[in-house]
Amino acid sequence: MANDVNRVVLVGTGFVGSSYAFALINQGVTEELVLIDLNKEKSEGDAMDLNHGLPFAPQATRIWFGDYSDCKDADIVVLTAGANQKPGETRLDLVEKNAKIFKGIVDQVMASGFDGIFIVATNPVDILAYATWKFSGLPKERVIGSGTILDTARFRFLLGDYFKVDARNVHAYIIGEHGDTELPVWSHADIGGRPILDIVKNSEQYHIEDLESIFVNVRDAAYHIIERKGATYYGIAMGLVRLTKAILQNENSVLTVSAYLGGEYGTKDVYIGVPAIVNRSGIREVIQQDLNESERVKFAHSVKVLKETLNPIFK
Ligand code: 6V0
Repeated sequence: MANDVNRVVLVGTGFVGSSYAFALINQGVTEELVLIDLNKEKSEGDAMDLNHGLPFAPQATRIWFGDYSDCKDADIVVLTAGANQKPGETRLDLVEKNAKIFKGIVDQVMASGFDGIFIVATNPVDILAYATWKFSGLPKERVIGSGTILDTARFRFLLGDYFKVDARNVHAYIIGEHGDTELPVWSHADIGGRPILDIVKNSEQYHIEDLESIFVNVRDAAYHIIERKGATYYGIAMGLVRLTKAILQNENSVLTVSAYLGGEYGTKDVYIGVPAIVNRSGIREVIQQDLNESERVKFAHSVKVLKETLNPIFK
């Protein structure tokens, strides 16, 4: 944070990274944006293209294609580099490939003297957030994975559509691994202060089975999109911008991110999707929801799956 203007460095200008850069300048979130990619021509081309859109943007942003020395003065380094999910591949299948790539990237970022906040989006995101924390040596509060920020947005969108209510007024969370073992927290899902389970129980119009299929659609959304267009990127890009804004504008916003647990939810030494308060210092606080028994069991299973993946790499 040595710079007097906000600087975001983006590493990985593929589908997710370039969509993030586009959304970031359209929302006028940062004064400086640096693009880095193994494929230098791609990030150089993106910087040129994005600069040409600036006359239409809400505020000026200095955008350039750079290198790791630019991380020294960065407030946030966003990691979207690495391989993505191929059809039929789970997020956990990507682990070894992307952990190696991350070692190389994080070492170079830290060698610049970087002392800001990492946002990690590359999959499997909970494992790579943990890896980034380990490789960087930064305090846990300053390494944030995108976690279930997108899953929660998908959940709110589908629930808003079902109940015909603005998705922004649906308070409902997906927690756990960003992947197959994630879970919906129905016990704390509400609209306007009214629990969703109560709304359904007291209505002929809504059905509990529909809620179950809404969750299945959320959990499997990436597979459905990848089958159709090969990758998912707009939703996560907007989620990453939301997270960037919460940090740079010191919002103290509650977002479901992948955070380090050091005893919360009865577990420790894992990064996993939970609601957390995010501000200029990163994760101010993990919010511990009072889960019911079935949610507790599912969350513990998600933790177990993540730890089994982490163990061979970090023990
Ligand atoms: P992509 O379009 O292949 O882009 C990846 C980019 O990373 C490419 O431009 C590569 O050149 C670059 N890259 C690879 N290795 C390096 C390196 N060592 N240094 C610098 N750059 C490198 O993939 P896409 O953008 O579609 O996906 C990126 C990651 O985001 C994948 O792991 C996805 O699985 C993940 N997603 C995460 C989501 C989430 O909710 N967290 C959602 C969607 C995708």
